[in-house]
Amino acid sequence: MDSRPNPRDDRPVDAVGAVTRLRAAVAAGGLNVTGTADAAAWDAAMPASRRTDALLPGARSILVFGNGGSALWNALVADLRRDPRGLTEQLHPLDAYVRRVVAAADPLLGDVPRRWFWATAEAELHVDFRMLAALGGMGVQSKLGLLLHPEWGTWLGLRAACFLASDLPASAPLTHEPCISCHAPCITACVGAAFVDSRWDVDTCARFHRDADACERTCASRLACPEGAAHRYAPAHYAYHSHRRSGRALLREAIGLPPGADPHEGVGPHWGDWRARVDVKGP
Ligand code: B12
Repeated sequence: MDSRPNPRDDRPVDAVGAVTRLRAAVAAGGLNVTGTADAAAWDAAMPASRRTDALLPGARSILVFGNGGSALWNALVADLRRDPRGLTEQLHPLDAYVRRVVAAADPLLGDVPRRWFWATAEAELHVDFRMLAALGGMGVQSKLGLLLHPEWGTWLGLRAACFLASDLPASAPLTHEPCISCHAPCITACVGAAFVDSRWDVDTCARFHRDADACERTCASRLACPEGAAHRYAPAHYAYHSHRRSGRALLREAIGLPPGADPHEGVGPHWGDWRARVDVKGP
């Protein structure tokens, strides 16, 4: 007797089961949004240096993991309350936490050849996470430049991706386009006039960040987006991503540590020099 759930399906059932268990494990750690991209679709969209031949020869599928709303933040705070060294000994506590969650779950994948990538500016090798997540059915492009999730809106962080040499059913890319019928409060809310031809322009936005501090801790455009508005990040969580210095202090307070207990100041995001640090397309 064939013990596979669907005998006509020749995918290795153990890989599908392993991925299901992996997803549950990382979701418990706060990575509550996931999708699967087809490696061939990724290759078709990428230059040679970021195709699977270069990243993981033989890759067939790509698992993408993110957080919607503040689930990851709440899990991080709970983790740091148990062991504050995740803050005091880490330059990037949220990223370090994500790596711990993934490292704990990764053995569930057994011996499937795989390679993990991270969405941070400090990653060893950068890949284009918005494109990956779009291919994995996690959202659509928005006027704001951010990937828009049907439930979480722009309150979706992309954190990790696993290229693996297993055929898994790919998530269908989404087709809804909420920006088309929207009156675009993101554009009118922008205090830096950073929309050019109705699309967010990174250089205009970055210049405004350099010359003024109105957007130092918040983005009026992102807050104005009606999609997923109920899932806006909690204030400390938002501060952490927008202005690491004050956000990090709020994180320290949230876990009950006194001022001075955290030796790190907190840096980023790197509005001014990201082009020198990050290249998702490769040479
Ligand atoms: C460098 C970087 C920055 C730089 C440059 C921003 C940028 N737009 O590229 C700076 C420091 C300015 C920045 C700021 C922010 N960032 Co940033 N950033 C990155 C990083 C590390 C690399 C991005 C990159 O290389 N861009 C350069 C090129 C590729 O961008 P581009 O020329 O604009 O091309 C893109 C668009 O044209 C668009 N596009 C064109 N066609 C299509 C088609 C489809 C289907 C899609 C989906 C996209 C798309 O996508 C192209 C490629 O993705 C990614 C993580 C990663 N590894 O992907 C996070 C990332 C893009 N940032 C993110 C966020 C949240 C922010 C901020 C909101 C943070 C903050 N609190 O201020 C701001 C605002 C950014 C914004 N409105 O887009 C999130 C986006 C999540 C989401 N829901 O989309 C990411 C994925 C990080 C994460 N951990 O989740 N960021």
